[in-house]
Amino acid sequence: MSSHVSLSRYLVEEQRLHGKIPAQLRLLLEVVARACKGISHAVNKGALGDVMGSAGSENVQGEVQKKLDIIANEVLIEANEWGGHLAAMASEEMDSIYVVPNRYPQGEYLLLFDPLDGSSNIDVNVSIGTIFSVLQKPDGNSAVTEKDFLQAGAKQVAAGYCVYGPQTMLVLTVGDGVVMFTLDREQGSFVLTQEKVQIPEDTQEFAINMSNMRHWAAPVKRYVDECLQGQEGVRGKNFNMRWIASMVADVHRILMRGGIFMYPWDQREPNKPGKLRLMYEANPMSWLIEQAGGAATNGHERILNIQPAQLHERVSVILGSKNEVERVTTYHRS
Ligand code: P6P
Repeated sequence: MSSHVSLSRYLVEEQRLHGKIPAQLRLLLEVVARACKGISHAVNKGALGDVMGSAGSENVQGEVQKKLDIIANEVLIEANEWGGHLAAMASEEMDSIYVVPNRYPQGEYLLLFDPLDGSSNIDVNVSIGTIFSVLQKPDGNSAVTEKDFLQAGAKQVAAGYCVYGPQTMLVLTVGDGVVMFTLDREQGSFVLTQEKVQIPEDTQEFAINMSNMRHWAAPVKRYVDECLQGQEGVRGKNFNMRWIASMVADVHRILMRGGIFMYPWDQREPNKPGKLRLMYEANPMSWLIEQAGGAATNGHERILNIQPAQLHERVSVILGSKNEVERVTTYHRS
């Protein structure tokens, strides 16, 4: 396809060729993309708009909400509630699900999102992003409830993110590989800039917050120690380290050049399986990584196989280049 393919044309042709994007799902993805354009515009205002700093409130996770967290959440809700493609939405910023109001028709999809991930980076002008996941509403005419959202990540019908960095890029999968679109601000549309994204199975770059080293479990300590030993050690090669503290930016780098990203369980809060949320951070990112030839586990099992018990539950995340993820997972099993 030529590089002048818009998101809309890509979705229409993907439906025509592979039948993976029914009209309602195409509408959903176009609406989410348009909402991300709006969020990108607000993010790019920075100090010139009244969007910086904290909102003086906390979200369901007990985290201080930034003004842009709330703006992004509202943009996504308002963009999606009237279209008739959704039955309900769930967000990191909302305690319970948001059922489409009766004044609008209900559709067959459920949309989950982290409206602005990495928001601790907003005030220091580092890349942040929106992460979204799409599930099918279970059959039946009963009113949609939170239980309908509790589906394993393998049930997703679409997943993606929009990264607000030097470029604003929309990265998407519907189960037919990973595609990337770059926002053309002059046209105001997302243009296809990469298809068939593939992650190298090996890497020399790992991403983890090293300040937590003393809290990690032994398998993670072993893996990182071996990386730090470099070519004189058992790995026989030197490693580089990156940690942007914005999952969207770290995952985007891995999709672009390989690597392994780890936010594992640690003993700071031993009762929590990890920091990242399963439903709207780990699941969409894990599907993208797998669709690009990578792997994603919680150290013990494939993340996409995990059956969620709660909407906001957390999970340990190890994802990226296949051979490295398999090594860390093997260390957990031995
Ligand atoms: P830490 C951002 O707050 C986030 O949820 C992810 O985007 C990121 O990978 C992680 O937390 C960073 O956590 O503990 O290093 O600040």
